[in-house]
Order: sequence, then C-alpha cells, then structure tokens
Amino acid sequence: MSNEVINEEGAVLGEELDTKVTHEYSDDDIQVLDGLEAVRKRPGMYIASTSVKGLHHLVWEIVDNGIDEAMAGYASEVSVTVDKDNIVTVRDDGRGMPTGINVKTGKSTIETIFTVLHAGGKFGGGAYKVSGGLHGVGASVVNALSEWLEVRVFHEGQIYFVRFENGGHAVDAMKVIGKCDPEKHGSEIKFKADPTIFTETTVYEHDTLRDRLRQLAFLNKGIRLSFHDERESDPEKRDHTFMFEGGLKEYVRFLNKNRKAVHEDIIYSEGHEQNIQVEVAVQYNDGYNPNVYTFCNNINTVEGGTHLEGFQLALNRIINKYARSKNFLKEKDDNLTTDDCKEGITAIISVKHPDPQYEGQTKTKLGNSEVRKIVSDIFGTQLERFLMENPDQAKLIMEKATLASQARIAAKKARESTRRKSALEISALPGKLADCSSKDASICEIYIVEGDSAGGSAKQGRDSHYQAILPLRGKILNVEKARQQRAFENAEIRSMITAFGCGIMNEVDTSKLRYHKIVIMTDADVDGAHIRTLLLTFFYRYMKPIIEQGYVYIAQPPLYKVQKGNAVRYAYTDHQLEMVKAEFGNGYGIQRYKGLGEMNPEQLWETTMDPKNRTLIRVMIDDAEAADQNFSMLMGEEVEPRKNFIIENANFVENLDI
Ligand code: 1YM
Repeated sequence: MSNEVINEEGAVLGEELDTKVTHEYSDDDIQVLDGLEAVRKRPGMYIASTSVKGLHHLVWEIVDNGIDEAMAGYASEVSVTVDKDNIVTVRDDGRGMPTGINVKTGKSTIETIFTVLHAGGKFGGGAYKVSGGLHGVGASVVNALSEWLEVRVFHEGQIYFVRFENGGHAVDAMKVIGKCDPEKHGSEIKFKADPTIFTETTVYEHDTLRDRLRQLAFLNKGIRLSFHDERESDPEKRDHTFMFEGGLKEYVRFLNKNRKAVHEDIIYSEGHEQNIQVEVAVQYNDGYNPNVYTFCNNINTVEGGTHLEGFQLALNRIINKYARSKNFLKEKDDNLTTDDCKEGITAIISVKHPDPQYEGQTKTKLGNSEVRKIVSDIFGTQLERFLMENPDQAKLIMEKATLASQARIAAKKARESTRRKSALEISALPGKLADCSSKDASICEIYIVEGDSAGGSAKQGRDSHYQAILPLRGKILNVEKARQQRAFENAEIRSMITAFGCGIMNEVDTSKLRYHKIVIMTDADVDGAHIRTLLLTFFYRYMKPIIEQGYVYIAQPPLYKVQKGNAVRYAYTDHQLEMVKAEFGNGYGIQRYKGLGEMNPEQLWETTMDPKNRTLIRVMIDDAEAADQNFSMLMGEEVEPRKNFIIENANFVENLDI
C-alpha cells in the first residue's frame, strides 16, 4: 500500500474558486493529462491495488468528499447506488461543487478537480479536510481509473454537467443541461470502473459496501448514509440506511450485541483541543479478550499509535486511582496493569486530525505525538466522571479488573513453579505427532486431524517426506470462554503450540513456524464444523499472524464416492454428485462418507491430501471486526445469536469466510 500523495505545483484550488477568466492553456492541458496518464500507468501508487480492494477505494474516495461536505455542516445525507452493470452513483445534498472557472487552468473548477492530481489537505481553502479515503489523493484518481465518469451539480435551479471519457478527458466543457427545483442542491458523481485497469473484477461486493457505510455512519454521527443495490433480488437486502445520533456509543452497542455486558451504560467521551477532535466509547463485557478499534479521520489505524497510547494511559491511570481511593486495591497490592484494565473491554477511539502522520509497515499507525496527551486528558476526565457518578457500574468494572489481575498473578506463580518441567516439555515434540522428515518449513505441511482413527489413515496415507499428522482427541478447549491459564493447560493446545514452533500471543514469530501449511482436516458434518471453528478460534486469539499471513488451510474431504464398474469418481458437493450421476447414467453405486475414518489410507491420500487432486481452502481475515464478531458469536455465551446464525448459514460447512 502506498500513501504517497502527489501534489502538483499550482494545484491548490481553494483560493481561486469562481474566478472567471479566459486563458490560453495548451501547456496546462498536456500537464494535466500527463498526471492522469501517470495514474493509469501505475495505479498501485495511488490506490492500494487494482484488486477488488482497489476497486472499492474508488467508491470511498468519492463518498469521503460527500462526508466532508456533511461534516462541514452543509449536507445531511450521502447515498451510494450500484446498478446492474456495476455503475456507481454517489450523491450528497450539500452546496454542490463550485461551478465557476479556475484561474490556473482556465477550465471549470469541476473539470480541474477531476483532472488535476492534488493533495486533499489543500482542498477547499481554509476548512480542512479530515476524511480518509486514499489519504486525500482525490477525485481525479477515480476519474483516471474510470472508463467514464459524469458529474452533475444541482445549484440554484440549474443542473451543471461534465462527462469524462477515455482516460479522464472531458468530453465537453462544463455546461448547464437542464433545470431543477431551486430548493435542490448537491453533487452527484456517476462512474464505471475501467475493466482494463481492474482486470481481476469490476463487481462490487454488497457486504463490503454495506459494512463500511455502516461504519462511516457510526464514525460520523448524525450523517445519513444510504445504500441502494440494484443487483440484489431480495428487496429486504436492496436498501440500507444508516444514521446514528449516538455515534460511537451506538457502535460499541452494536459490537457488544452478541456479548453479555458487565455494566449497562456506555462510557462515552468527546472533546477537542488544538483543532483535534476526539471521541471515545467503552463498555466491558464478560469475555476475556479486549476489542479496541482505533480510527484517525475515519481510517482504521490497525497498527494503533498515539491515540491508542493516550487511551491506555488514561484507562490505567484512572482505574488505578479509583480502585485505590475506593479500596478495591489495598495498600499492599500492586497496581493493575493495562492488560488487567483491558480484559473484556470493547472500545472505539476516533480522532479527527487536520494533519495526520501515519507510520508503521502498512502506514496505519498514527504518529502525531500531541495526540497522546489530548486523548488521555479528554478520555481520562470523562472516565473519572463516569466512575464517580455511577458507583454501581464502577464497582462491576473494578471487580472485573481486579479479578483479571488475580488470575494473572496466579497464572504467573503456577508458571514459575512448573517452569523446569514445562521447559522440557516445550522443547520435546508431542508424542502423538507423526512428524515429516523434511526440515524445510516452506514445503512442510501439518494436518490437524479429528480423532485417532482418521489420524491413523492419514498417517498411513501421507507422504511422510513433507506431511506431518497431528491427531486431536475429541473437542479442543473453547478459548473464547476460558482464561489463558486454562488454555495453556489444555493438552491439545499444548501439542499444537509445540508442533508449530512459532510461539504464541505477542511472541508469535512466523519465521520459526515449522510448517508453512497448517491444514485443518475434519469430517464434513456438524461436529467437524464445530471442531474446525474451535481450532480457528484458537488460532485467531492466540496465533493471529499465522492466519493473517496465510498459513492456515482447510482440507476438503469428499462427501460421496460414486462407482460404476471400475470407474470411480469422488464428489465434494451435492452439485458435483448430480454431475457424476448424469455422467454415469445408471448402474452406479453411491457411498456417502460420514467421516474421514471411513476412507482407507489410499482414498484419503488420493482425495484429500495429494496436492495433485486435493482442494485446500486458505483461511483469510479481511476484516478483523467481522471475524471477531463471528468468533464471539459462534463461541461466546449468548445462545440466541448463535442459533440465528446457524439457521441463516445452514451451509456453513461449505462457506468458510470468517
Ligand atoms: C458525491 C461527492 O464531492 N461534494 C462536494 C464537494 C465539494 C464541495 C461541496 C464544496 C466545497 C467547498 C466549497 C469548499 C468540493 N469542492 C472542492 C473545491 N460529493 C462531493 N460538495 N463549495 C463546495 O471546500 O470550500 C473540492 S470538493 F476544491 F472546489 F472547493
């Protein structure tokens, strides 16, 4: 991902709006189109990629401009429509883009906005632009990467229009194409992504658009964001409207909806200092994992940064202060650690900054140092007030944090007293592991197999040069419902930790991973699906990098064996079964596999383990929030949402998006 913003000389548009001049501009013309040509030649410099992710960036860039207009107080709604041909229309009801002529380019401001590469921060002179998008790279990038793009501006009863084609050239100068209700005002951008650039796909994902629009509505309270998807046949799913007066407060409620809250009210704080806006919302649930999401200018800063640090400082400081003053902590007790204070927390931290500095590997870590103190002050003050004003809820939070601390201290003692023993155990590979002979991790695979009998077949059927087998007995511990200490005592979990060799939690080092394919192989039934989910939950909570870096796979055993004479076919889905039946006509026999154990070693090798024939599904996390929601729902305490999910996703066995 690249965050470079190309700021061409003379592209500061704000001060020159609505200045009507005529101009000779052939040189500018060439320069402008050079700029767009550069975007088309190296799109990766301007958008994250030309994959499906980059495709969606086009929408977000335009939506961000509408949100800016709403945040500035001029618009109340931004809407996104996707039509049957994946043409996108984004509208707002703001002032409408300026309809004057730009003095530098001698062209309409609209044409200038869409053909000159610019830095977003410089836009609009005076008022700063806080939304994220492509870090302000701008509407011109969307134009450059569209087959065509149309702009309509509704202003004082007139409809202004410009169409761009062919790499971003205006077909004609801006003109008035009709009249509208004089009360109507706003901007409308319609575009078709260029399939010669987005070669993978130009089809938008309904859920991706819906989820991000919902998130933007949470992050920008009071703005109505609506989504209309004309490709949806189900009218229930075609339209979505999101508007949250409560902002992050409602976001936290939404995230905690599948969990049991420890206290009723959401702790909410809001404020600004030095032109930096801060909003934080917090609620504890009865789980053990912290879920803290941070944003700067609506961008999810997944690597954290100074806003997260400020939040943690205040959380630690105020909770300890309150715990001491109300005697939840005795004089002899050590302070609670930040981890103690974060156990079971759901928190959103959102800052809006006029000049954000991003750092880190993926440029998603906020670097501005002044933000640390500002967030700490604003959140700290309001957290303290909440505790003072709500002693009953404060008590529940203090009990939660002190319990976390006691568990941590007990776990440490237990670890220390068994250190010698466990050090020995950790270095020795688990007895049940049938390891492979190769030590080259890049070719090695480990199959995590359900049950000893399937484990036996897998051991005999495998290629022992590069395939290792680790049979698991029964169901592994549900780590979503257990503290760390219990997880580390669990034999199956210990076997996996030692076999993988990459460490756990903060210490995961995938360069030490002993196998570059970790393959979950379970029966194709409900129990198998459950075990798979338990395993994925464990990997997700304790070894997230192995999922993030693409080392985890799911094996696909066949459901049926169809035999006619000597001809044998395996079917992995009911659809495939129908195809095989059609091929064989009649006189065939069908065997339905109820479990891996029913296959002999040769069959298991041939159908599920042999790289020549097998299908492996790689487990990916695109969206940490969605994955977290799924795990807490599938594995957590609340029964109702889980039941609904299972009813809605009866084919979960085949649908492995997490
Ligand atoms: C669907 C996308 O782009 N709306 C939009 C954009 C602008 C304005 C209003 C606007 C801004 C200002 C003054 C200002 C933009 N203007 C500019 C520029 N919706 C969408 N709505 N008047 C109108 O910021 O001062 C860039 S975007 F540069 F011309 F001011």
